[in-house]
Amino acid sequence: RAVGVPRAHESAALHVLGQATYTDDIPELQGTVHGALGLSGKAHARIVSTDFARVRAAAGVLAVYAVGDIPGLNDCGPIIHDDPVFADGVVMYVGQPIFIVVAETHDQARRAARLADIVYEELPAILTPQAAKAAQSYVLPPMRLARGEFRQAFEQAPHKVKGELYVGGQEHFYLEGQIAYAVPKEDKGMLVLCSTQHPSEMQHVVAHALGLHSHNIVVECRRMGGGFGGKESQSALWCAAAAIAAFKLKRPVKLRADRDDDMLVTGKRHCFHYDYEVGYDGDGRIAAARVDMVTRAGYSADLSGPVATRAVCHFDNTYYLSDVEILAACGKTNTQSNTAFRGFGGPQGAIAIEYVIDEIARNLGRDPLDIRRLNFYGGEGRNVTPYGQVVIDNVIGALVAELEASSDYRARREDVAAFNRASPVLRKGLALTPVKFGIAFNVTHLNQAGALVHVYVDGSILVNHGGTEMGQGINTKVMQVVAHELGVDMAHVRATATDTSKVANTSATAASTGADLNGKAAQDAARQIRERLAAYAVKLYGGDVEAVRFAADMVFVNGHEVRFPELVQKAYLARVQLWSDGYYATPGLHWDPVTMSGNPFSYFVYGAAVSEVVVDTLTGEFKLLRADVLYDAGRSLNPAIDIGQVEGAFIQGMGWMTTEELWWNEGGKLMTHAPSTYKIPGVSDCPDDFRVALYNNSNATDSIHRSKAVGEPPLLLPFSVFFAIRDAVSSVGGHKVNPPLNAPATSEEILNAIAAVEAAVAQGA
Ligand code: MTE
Ligand code: LUZ
Ligand code: MOS
Repeated sequence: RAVGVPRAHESAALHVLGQATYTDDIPELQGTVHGALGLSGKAHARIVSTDFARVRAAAGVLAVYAVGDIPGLNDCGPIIHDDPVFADGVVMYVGQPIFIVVAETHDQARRAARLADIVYEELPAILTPQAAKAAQSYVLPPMRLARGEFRQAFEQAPHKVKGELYVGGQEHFYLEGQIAYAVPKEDKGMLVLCSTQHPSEMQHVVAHALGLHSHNIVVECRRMGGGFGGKESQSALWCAAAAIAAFKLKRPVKLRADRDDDMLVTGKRHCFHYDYEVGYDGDGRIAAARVDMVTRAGYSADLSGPVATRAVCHFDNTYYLSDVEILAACGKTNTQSNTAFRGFGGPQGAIAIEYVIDEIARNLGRDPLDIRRLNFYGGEGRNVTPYGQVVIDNVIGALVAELEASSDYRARREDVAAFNRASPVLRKGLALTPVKFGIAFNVTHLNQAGALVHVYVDGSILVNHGGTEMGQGINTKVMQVVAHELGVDMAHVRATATDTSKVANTSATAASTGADLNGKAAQDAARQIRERLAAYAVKLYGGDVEAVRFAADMVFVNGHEVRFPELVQKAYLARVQLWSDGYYATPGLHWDPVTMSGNPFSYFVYGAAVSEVVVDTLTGEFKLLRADVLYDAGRSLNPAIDIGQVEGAFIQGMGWMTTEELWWNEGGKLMTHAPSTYKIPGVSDCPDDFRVALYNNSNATDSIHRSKAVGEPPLLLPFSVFFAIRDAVSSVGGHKVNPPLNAPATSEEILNAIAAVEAAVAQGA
């Protein structure tokens, strides 16, 4: 079997040898010149005048292009076309591109970009989601999902909890920054080599910006050094700007962002502010829940609509909520336009209910795990989500029970309490948090994919599909699927760069669906070739087509054994078509955006994590001591890759929850725009004891070999780190007070929470 086995990433050797080519490593063509963007210095202002004389006079400069120089449309936004390539009359955030300067070298372009003389007339700026809400400033109409009678159920509930929470955004910090290399071709053709999760979208954006058709443009991406959602829509600006310059100059133009520009220009994970009201009974069972969320969308819509929708559809997480009202608004602010980031709003929806459950448990003096379990989906009449999808594959109860036992949760709860009794300064905390995550694009039509499989006369196999490789191992999984289908070792299969001229009209590799969709499409292509080969083999050797077997590089037919390449050779001479396209569209999906109901997801994945931390109550520092994770990857296509995905997402999510703080000054300038001021987890932040396992399960839905998606959902697992920190802080007040802890739980935030707990205790709480 080529599937279901641990196999190394198809480029692992190239990665470690430094031989894997990223866009910037592609040998440059003769005549290549380099671009840099000139950025707005104001959060919101009218551009009174622009003077590029000093830019043009700078060493090596060849040209400057601004809004008036765009041959086609000044638009690089997805869905709702409200994102200009270059500012047109007004600037809407500090960092918004106003022009591109092209010079002989990268360094010359960067130096020149700073020399523009721009006169602004400043306008009032809105910087926070709360301010946007107060001003009713939204990029899209607010959304509402309701079931049952929240208000009535809340009023009747014996216990109530109300409060607010703020959860910050997150910079993608892909190791490879945004980059596009635009190469003009004959007769209005343009080849764009770039780092993107969405080659088809780049093709459309470049065609529109140049006033051309899609068939003029070819977009190619062999791999990214990480995307994490940040290259789903926001690679478009870089592609468009490079292509405009290349088109005008008739020379290849490379536009590579340095880290500060990348962080200043591009959007990030959406931060959220929540107001919540929840009613519950004496056991801790939720009777009524209401959340009012507002997010910082930034200056344009980008993907904020689907992100907010996913937040709404993940507020329930693993819990059945009978009477519920969920509100979400996308605040229009004078900041970067926030975008997709691993989880796509799902984590921001689910964290709110986890915060509430944590409070309920503390109010009742119970272990939060007991309150969580009490509210799980499952049991009579408790399996329909607030948006109307029936949960048919629920395994959360059994999965959590397994993790509770394997992590020794109950005994360690005692140990932590004993430690804290004897330790006034260092405090330990423990938490178990569960995850349920819906798989499919919540925009139904995006759930389709295509692939192309070529079997060459020598028996070697080439696969091309619409998905993009960002390190997650999609090519490895697709190669495994093709190898499995044709009964050959994976070593005989090669995957090539994603290319819009090979597979057309692809969706972004996103929503964790890449391997699901493209794996099915590649399987469809390979199966057609196998069927033709099987029919031909029966012609040669007789027997039943259904009985022909492809395995171990051999074909078994009617008592004969033929080597796969030998059969291929014969089939070629007999004029059998040895290549095929393949296509897949996920069945059973529908969604009504008006009522916010339907069947948006193909299936759910589940998982849970236990984290144990120690907090220094004098400095606010914390250390994750041990993490135990159990993740439901169905029948994993590749357990080695899936465990790697779970580990990576866990650490990335821990960074979001703890150290990664985005901070804008009063003028709206993002001051945390480099690793000197923005702290992602380092290797020493990983727990010494990290136990990641896959839950033994099979997908109830007919997914590719019954596997389940793994890309995004594990990002929610380190909620357990956040709640373990909150547990440690809570111990300072004898677990009598709910610590007001926002995310990220930086040292400063932890110290503030400790001070608040101590103050409440001093007042006799
Ligand atoms: N893993 C790596 N190494 N690099 C990435 O950029 N992106 C994540 C996840 N895992 C990412 C990653 C995101 S946001 C998504 S949606 C999925 O991979 C996309 O890939 P898949 O659908 O093929 O799993
Ligand atoms: N929906 C979704 C989307 O659930 N995930 C995505 O990444 C996405 N991208 C674009 C539009 N809808
Ligand atoms: Mo992932 S945020 O869906 O690219």
